[in-house]
Amino acid sequence: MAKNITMKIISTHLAEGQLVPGEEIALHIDQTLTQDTTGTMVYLEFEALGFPRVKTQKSVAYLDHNTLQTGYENADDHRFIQSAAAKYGIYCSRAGNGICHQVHLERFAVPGQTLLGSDSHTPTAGAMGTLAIGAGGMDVAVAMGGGAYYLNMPQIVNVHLKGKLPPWVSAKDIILTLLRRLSVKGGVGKIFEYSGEGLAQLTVPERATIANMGAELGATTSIFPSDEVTLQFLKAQGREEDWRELTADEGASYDQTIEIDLSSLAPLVACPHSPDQVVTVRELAATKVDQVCIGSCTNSSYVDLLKAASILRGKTIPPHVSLVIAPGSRQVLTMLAANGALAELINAGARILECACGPCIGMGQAPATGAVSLRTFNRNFYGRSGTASAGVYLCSPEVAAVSAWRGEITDPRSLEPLAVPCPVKFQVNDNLIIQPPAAGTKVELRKGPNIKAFPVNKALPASLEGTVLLVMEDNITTDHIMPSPAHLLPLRSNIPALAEHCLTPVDEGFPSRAKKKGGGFLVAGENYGQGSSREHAALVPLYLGIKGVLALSFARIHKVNLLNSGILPLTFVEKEDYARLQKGDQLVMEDLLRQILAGGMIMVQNKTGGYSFPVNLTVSARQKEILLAGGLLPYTRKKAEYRE
Ligand code: MIC
Ligand code: SF4
Repeated sequence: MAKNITMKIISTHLAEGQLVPGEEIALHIDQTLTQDTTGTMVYLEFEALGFPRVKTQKSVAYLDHNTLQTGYENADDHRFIQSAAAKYGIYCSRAGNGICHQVHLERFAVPGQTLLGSDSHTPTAGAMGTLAIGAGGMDVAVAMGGGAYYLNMPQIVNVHLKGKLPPWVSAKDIILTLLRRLSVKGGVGKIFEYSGEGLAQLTVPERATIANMGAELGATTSIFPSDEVTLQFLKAQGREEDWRELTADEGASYDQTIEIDLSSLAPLVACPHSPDQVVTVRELAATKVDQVCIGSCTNSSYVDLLKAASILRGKTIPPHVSLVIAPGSRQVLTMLAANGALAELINAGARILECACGPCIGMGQAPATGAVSLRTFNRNFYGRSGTASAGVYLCSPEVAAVSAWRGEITDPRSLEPLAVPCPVKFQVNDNLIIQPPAAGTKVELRKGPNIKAFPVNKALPASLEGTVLLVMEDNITTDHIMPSPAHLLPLRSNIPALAEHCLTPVDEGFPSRAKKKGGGFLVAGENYGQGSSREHAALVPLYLGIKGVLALSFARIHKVNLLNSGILPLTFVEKEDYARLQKGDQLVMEDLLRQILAGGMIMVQNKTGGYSFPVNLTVSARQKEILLAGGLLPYTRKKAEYRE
């Protein structure tokens, strides 16, 4: 049977299950990646699971998010992760080497392999023909220990690219087009596989921009073929031996096909506070910008920044604009320095940041009150920049650089076209990637005082009772649930301290109310938990005593993070039941275990309202066992006991 690329990789990595959309499957994982804000938890979990050493082909720990050291916490976390990497056989990419997704693409991603990462933008490596999936930390810890990764078999959507991009229109505009058409929940349960003659003009870093931001569609992942373009990139990275051809068979079928005519596209911008609020640059023309940021794992490749440098050559940014540039990797930065482009950016007035996530996750450069901040990033969720009143707009590096120069959002299409080719040779220097010592070498884990124990749930009780602590709208992000500006990121290994900030962008009083009531239930609309993979958005509610979330629908990674923490992810059967629930309602679920084992429809009694309503627990048989055990950690331990 003719197979598409996704099917090819899934069938060679299938550990369990059938390739039927919606059915649970398990995949063998070749590579894993972690970063520092999720990594501390991953390595604490790996330790708690009792694995002696990773069993993957390659696992890499990146130090890239938490690089602002205003106290000892982040440096301590880095020291802990570095020691865990050495102890467990993991490569460690040190702070300064770059953002995990950019560096992984450059130095590690292999076509045809599977990659699981504790970061939602892990699919960036799909640009290389890798089946790369973002997941919560516990799932990554289990995969590092050799366990399979479980997911529901997604639908496979073919995105057929035809025609040629006009001048000044770029990869960012392709993914913004999809976001405009499909919305931030349009990709849930789907893998986007790219094809068509339009691919030949997209280099691997450009494909990476698209695969990266596929996460904003809610997609499981995105994948490109491994073709001649991929080979050229791997050659330029000195890694041609990693190349293998991987394309869809002639006549391969898909669950859905979307066609994009590249020649019809225009420069686009996503408006505050969601990546799917897309309009043309022209519609926003002449909007004054206060800040322009070029960087992040979406758009900080060498060519992206070279484009910005050539636009800004010989210019000076206006007095009201602050321009910051964060190169995606040390490779990018050294190459910009070597060819003089860095000096051009500096001369134009750019403030050069280190090669890290930086302002993308609010690690510095919070904009001024009410500012317009134009960024080449992937997320513009409410409050994420560190300034709640600021409006963050997302665009391509070309639009960002031209707008920084002009001081207002500018459609660049009246300017002479740019010609910046992808280099045939990148400067390779892996001296900030520490290889793990040989197995058997004695290494002590080094834990600083900020590293606290994480909460582990108990087996599910026969009945649950609690108060509705909060009723929320659609598209609540993990940045709402567990905000992560610069002053909170250092607390990623300190769940009790983080708990003071849980859901505060929605309701300042939530943490104290949750504590006073001894926990309870959360109620939300569609796509609850969209955005990041941070399992803190489940572990912190667990710490606060949250027993279940009742929502109209869930984002993929967050739903699994809730399950892994033993918190019930329940969906309303009737929309009206969502509409009539009130903050303060007392809910009871009786005979819970029998109801779960009988099928998963659970009756909820609203004692305050005096009525009952049904909710669904849509989980696999294995996930039921995880819930009954109290989460993935107790479940995995229990399974290991049976084996012994
Ligand atoms: C993000 O972009 O939101 C992050 C920060 O990279 C997160 C991970 C985290 O919260 O630590 C993600 O995308 O998963
Ligand atoms: Fe870092 Fe931003 Fe990419 Fe997340 S989206 S990995 S914070 S650069």
